[in-house]
Amino acid sequence: MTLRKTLIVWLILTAAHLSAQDRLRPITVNLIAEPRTVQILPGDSTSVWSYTGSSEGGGRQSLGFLPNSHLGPTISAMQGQQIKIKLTNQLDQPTVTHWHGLDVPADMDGHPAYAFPTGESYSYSFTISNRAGTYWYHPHPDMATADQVQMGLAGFFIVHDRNELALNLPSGAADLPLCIQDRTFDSANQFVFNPSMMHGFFGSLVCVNGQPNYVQNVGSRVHRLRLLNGSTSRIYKLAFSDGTPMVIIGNDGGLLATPNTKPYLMLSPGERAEVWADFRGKPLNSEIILQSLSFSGAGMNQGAALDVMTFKIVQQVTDNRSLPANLSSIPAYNLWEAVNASNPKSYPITQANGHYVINGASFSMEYVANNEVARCGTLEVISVSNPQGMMHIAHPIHFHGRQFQILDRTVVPSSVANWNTVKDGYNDSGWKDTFMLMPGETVRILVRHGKNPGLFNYHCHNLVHEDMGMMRNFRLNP
Ligand SMILES: [Cu+2]
Repeated sequence: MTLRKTLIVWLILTAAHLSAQDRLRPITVNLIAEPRTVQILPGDSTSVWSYTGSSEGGGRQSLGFLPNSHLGPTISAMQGQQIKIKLTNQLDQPTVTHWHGLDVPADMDGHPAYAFPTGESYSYSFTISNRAGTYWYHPHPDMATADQVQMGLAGFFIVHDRNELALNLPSGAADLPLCIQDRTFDSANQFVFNPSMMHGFFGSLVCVNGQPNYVQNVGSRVHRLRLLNGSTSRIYKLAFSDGTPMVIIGNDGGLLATPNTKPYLMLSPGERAEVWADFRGKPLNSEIILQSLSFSGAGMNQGAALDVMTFKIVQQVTDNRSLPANLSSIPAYNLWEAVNASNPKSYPITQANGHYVINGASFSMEYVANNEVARCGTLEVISVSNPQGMMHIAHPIHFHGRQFQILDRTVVPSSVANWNTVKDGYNDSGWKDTFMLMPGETVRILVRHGKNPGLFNYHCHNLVHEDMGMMRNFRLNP
């Protein structure tokens, strides 16, 4: 066979194989939320709650498993692929699952109204419209989200698309989903969850994919790190111990337009970032620590310097890849295009009845205020402000079902000194579904509302705050 014929046959076979078989065949996943016992620390085993799962169809790699982890299986899918997920509740309390960052119909989104009891199942079914990115899933029942996530219920949901695959970014063992969570263990190796109502929960050990003192063995090549802050309350200021800057290629909604190099990366609960970690030239057996640096003014217990995990170079390999100059296409929204450009929706963070609230009142299952209604498909500007003052702390704010753009950040003069300890790590370009808000700071976002009508949540992703009522409904009308 001539080279030309060989190439044509190869192209036909590859296209048929990827598009028809692996890429767009519907995926069926069975997930069970259940108690398990796992070995995390030496000695006694630890009782956790886990998503366990199995899959049918959708190619070989629709479900992956993080090594030695009690976190949920990693669901992988292509943009445009249909997925059915049957979730069975074997916990001793109601649960419901939210597909964080994905644009799905209201009854598929994990609104607390859809929580279902022990022994029952809920069938999720949706087509993945999101672009390639690092999304995740976790429980979302009213007043019990923090408990359930803290017990171990969380997993990655990774979406691929053709543009992203064509970039040939590091894959396989060089594509590393890393979920950062802090935990406290008692003397019998059981989880301790003792949050403060105002500040949240701060564990004494940082875990990655469920394990403390996490060491990731790597070759001396480029890795794609998919960092997820799955912690209940703790904010991280991530940096490499050898001073290598953070080369950020993605955030909540997938790849940025172009790589963004920062001295450190702020990651508040719920946020994700993808980092181009270049370990080429590192000597064999050398170690690079992913640290969280100190910062100030975000609240009691926030901002302590600590080590998150270690990368250990265990193999010398040749890697000739180069960082793409252009990663993806992101059309910029403009303020003047917003239907409410001259009258932004304004959601201040305040306190009521001894806890934090957003837009003036605590969560109530069905209630929607006048300024929490919009029409599907419209572009709006929304302003979220965190007044400076006594007991004002940083909050991560998440809007369900949509990816938006950060229009701007402003900060009052008295908060600038603290703000300066975090501002260079905000990863604000591209698509976001969660953003961090320091005391004294106001963030304006431009959001194109989705096509799915119904009730969606927006809330603080400090899960203790969310459970205390720092959550609201937003209604999309057709
Ligand atoms: Cu909060």
